[in-house]
Amino acid sequence: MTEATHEEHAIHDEHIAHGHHDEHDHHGPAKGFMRWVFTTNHKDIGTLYLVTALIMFMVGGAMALVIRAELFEPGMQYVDPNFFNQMTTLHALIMVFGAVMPAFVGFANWMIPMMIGAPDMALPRMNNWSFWILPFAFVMLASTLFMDGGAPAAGWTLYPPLVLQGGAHLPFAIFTVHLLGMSSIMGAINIIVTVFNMRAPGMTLMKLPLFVWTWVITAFLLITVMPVFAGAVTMLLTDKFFGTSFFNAAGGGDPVLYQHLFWFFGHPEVYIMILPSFGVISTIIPTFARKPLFGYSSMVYATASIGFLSFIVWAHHQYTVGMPLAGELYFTYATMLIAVPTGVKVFNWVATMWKGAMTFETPMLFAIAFVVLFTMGGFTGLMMSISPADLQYHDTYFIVAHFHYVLVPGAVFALFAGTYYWLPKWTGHMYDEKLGKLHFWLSTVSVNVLFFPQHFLGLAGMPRRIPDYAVQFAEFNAMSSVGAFIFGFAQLIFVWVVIKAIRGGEKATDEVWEGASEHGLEWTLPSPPPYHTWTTAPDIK
Ligand code: HEM
Ligand SMILES: [Cu+2]
Repeated sequence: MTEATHEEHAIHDEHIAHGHHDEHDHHGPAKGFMRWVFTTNHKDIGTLYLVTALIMFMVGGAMALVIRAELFEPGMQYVDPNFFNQMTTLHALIMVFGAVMPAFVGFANWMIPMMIGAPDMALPRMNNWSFWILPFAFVMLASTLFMDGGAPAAGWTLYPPLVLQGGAHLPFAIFTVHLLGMSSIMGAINIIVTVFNMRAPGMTLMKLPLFVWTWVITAFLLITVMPVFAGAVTMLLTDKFFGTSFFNAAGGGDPVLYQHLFWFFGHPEVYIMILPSFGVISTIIPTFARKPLFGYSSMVYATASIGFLSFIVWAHHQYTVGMPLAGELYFTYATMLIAVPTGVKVFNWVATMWKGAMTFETPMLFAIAFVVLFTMGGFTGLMMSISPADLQYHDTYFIVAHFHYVLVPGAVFALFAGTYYWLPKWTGHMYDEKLGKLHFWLSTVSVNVLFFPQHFLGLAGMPRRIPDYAVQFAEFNAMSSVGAFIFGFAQLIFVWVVIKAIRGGEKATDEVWEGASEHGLEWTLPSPPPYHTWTTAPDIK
């Protein structure tokens, strides 16, 4: 409290020292590159996160295409097996920690203050720091590619003993995880503090836009599980270099302990990627259905229930390790329970669209595709939650199909939907609707060509994380690879649409979408919004 008052005094004194500067030019962005290095502005930091995420999406995507090129036909074509495994590992780590998570933090930075009527995030300097850790972390991770033995190749789960048998990368990969964890925890603290303390008067918790709610719950998941992951990888480090035996059976340790620790982080982590997606979809569907969201409070409770349940289902990733019958039954039923609040959400999205005056601009197209295709990923998840059935699916391409359905036409489509939805607000220009629709249709068709056949491959027994396979799997793999390349190149359209809108185009109105100002405070601000918004709090009805 007293500290805050000191700071206010300092700011006030600075004002006086600068004399009679006009409020506006005094508070504009700094010029040049240093603006981005020192910025504490939530919009600038949001932009930094989003640009970084887009770059990492392209890097992770290029790695995916290396994988799909090798798998286009049976036999070894382009890469050696160790490099193949480095690609699968880095692809996953980069997509999860470099693309999806930072992109949602970018959305949060841009939108949460504007949505709750706050002038900025509560802890702006920490905000700068949480972003600027990331580029260093990613450069360090990428540098492992050039080390003795190459990058980590044991999968994004970094299971021992395999990960301990790699080359020089281990301490660097682990320190990368530590940095990413610090960044996430600082970001999460910032979001919680902002939402709990900076809402405009009258913005009660049960009036918060759903995107804000889903992010608050996500932030609690982050704070809870990132330290567990950091601890687990630190134990890997001490096992390798300091003679401990946490995970080494020869020394009295237990490799399965690592799996428990990893998945206590890993399962909530998948919800860290999907809850903000739910928030984006719950924001977009009402706008284009021209109706309020159906079942607002049930959406809040469903999100909170999913968040809670995500902590108590982790061992459904470990059925094949062997576990007592009671454990199998418990994890099966607990996992199945998640389908209940998820079903509530899907029901509410459909009910919102029901008899709505719908139009199908690009954000809505991606949102509808999300509802259909994410739900398919949810259904295969339900199949795998049944422990005796999972013995068949585990470590096959069925798993790969499942999590790609929830992550690509799930989380990534939500990111596309949100980007098209808010891009006119961010840039002040309408994006090219024709190209947006082309991007949508190419992506939606090709993502199914890419991932649907993987269900059949998995059911027929094709293992995941292998560079070569039996000829019986050839046709579906070829199909999948063709889908992958079309999907990959379709994303260049997206990059172009974004660049085009930044550079110019038809001027966007403040409201952008017909009736949008009834769906969120951000649409009552100019497009683009001034550098500082809500310096006086808005009236909340
Ligand atoms: C209805 C909800 C869901 C259920 C019931 C479910 C169930 C499961 C189960 C049982 C597994 C382990 C399968 C195995 O390894 O044998 C699994 C794996 C996975 N799931 Fe889900 N899941 C659901 C939603 C999600 C969501 C929303 C995401 C991400 C956005 C996700 C991402 C993943 C990932 C990444 C894996 C694979 C991890 C790995 O082994 O590398 N799942 N899921
Ligand atoms: Cu899980």
